[in-house]
Amino acid sequence: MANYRELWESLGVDLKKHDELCAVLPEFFEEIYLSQNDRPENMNYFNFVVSEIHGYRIQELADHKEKGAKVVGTFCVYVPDEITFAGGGIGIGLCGGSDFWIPDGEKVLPRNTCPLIKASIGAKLGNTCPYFSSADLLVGETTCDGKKKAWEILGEYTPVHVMDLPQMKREKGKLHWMDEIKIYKDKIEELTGTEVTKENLEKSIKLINDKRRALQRLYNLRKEENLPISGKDALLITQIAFYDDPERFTEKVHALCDELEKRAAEGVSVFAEGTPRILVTGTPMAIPNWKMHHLIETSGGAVVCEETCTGVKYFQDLVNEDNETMEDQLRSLTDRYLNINCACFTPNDGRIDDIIRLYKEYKADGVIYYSLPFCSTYAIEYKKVKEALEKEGIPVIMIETDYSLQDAGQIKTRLEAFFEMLDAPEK
Ligand code: BJ8
Repeated sequence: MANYRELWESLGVDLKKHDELCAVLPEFFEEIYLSQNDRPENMNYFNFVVSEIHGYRIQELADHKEKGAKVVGTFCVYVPDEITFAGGGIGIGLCGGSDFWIPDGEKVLPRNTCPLIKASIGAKLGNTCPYFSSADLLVGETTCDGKKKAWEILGEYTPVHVMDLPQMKREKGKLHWMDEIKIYKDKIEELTGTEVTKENLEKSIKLINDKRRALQRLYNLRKEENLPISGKDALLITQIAFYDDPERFTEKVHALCDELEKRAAEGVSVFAEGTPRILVTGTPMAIPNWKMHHLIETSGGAVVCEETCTGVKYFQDLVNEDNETMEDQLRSLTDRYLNINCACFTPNDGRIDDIIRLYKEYKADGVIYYSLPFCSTYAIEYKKVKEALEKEGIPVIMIETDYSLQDAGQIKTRLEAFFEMLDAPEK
């Protein structure tokens, strides 16, 4: 990585602590990613993004900021990036996926809090993530209780705007969410000094839809009988989608898909024939949380799809691009975003339908229900999901685990037993 110390210092990053973080990532990435066999050549761009994880993009953001742009950090896929970009802001997803940030999070949060929340708060409070330091505004949302209360603490250290997400998808919830999107628009305009117009919103809807289309194309290739890309690599790409430049990202994903299509036509597979195909569902996996996928793919399985926010929830629905007025655009945004099926909603039967549909579309052999500890919404929802899947004859196991590797051996044993139990795929 080039030398970015001056840049990090100017952002107020704690250099000494940050060095500790930077020292472990390359080895970790090498072991999990670079050691894979037969990776597509076009993964090189995404390898580069990781090798420069706190460098290249941070420099880009600093350059944009120098020209007057504002950086907006988010933690949830319900926050509409289209509004951020239309107002001349740059949206970046900030959820923390590393154990490294947990101790700093635990200084202000109870230990029995979800690791995603602890790591996100810890990354900000410990000044060890230059993305947090680059953000002019953080946007929280009223999803789970842990997040809701964490924003109050985060707000003591940095400007935070909270979007009030309804918890039921009724008509009045929809109207409320549209109102929240309008308030968010006003907030962005106030921050950037740029008016969100029908024209710039039209452009940003297209920009973000294009990114979604690229990811849809990538995921469609994972439906192939011969898998041209590993689940780990696909996960990495989706994680990078949250903070990379959207236009460049879209172009790079399409370049990769061109290569994958060729591989598919030639019957190239990165897994041996008969490897059980796994659908992962549950809580999001923020970068660099690659634990579950790595364990699955080194225990004899292949991940073919993620029904998570770092998977299809992020891109499966597009925003309608055919709008006559700005009011129509805002309604289209409302409809698209409220179609996401997070466990913080009640009821949330749409998620069960999605899991069953995806299981069939991706020709999966089994489902792994992944949950971070202390995420009660996802943990409780397991009962309904399990019952519905069993009714369909779909094998499922739940694995609850945090970011540490202490339980890796135990999880591997459970996974191996699960894969053994799955019938050899004959589809
Ligand atoms: S739309 S899943 S990104 S809220 S922080 S709910 S893991 S206890 S992240 Fe989420 Fe938006 Fe829903 Fe997706 Fe559980 Fe942890 Fe809460 Fe979490």
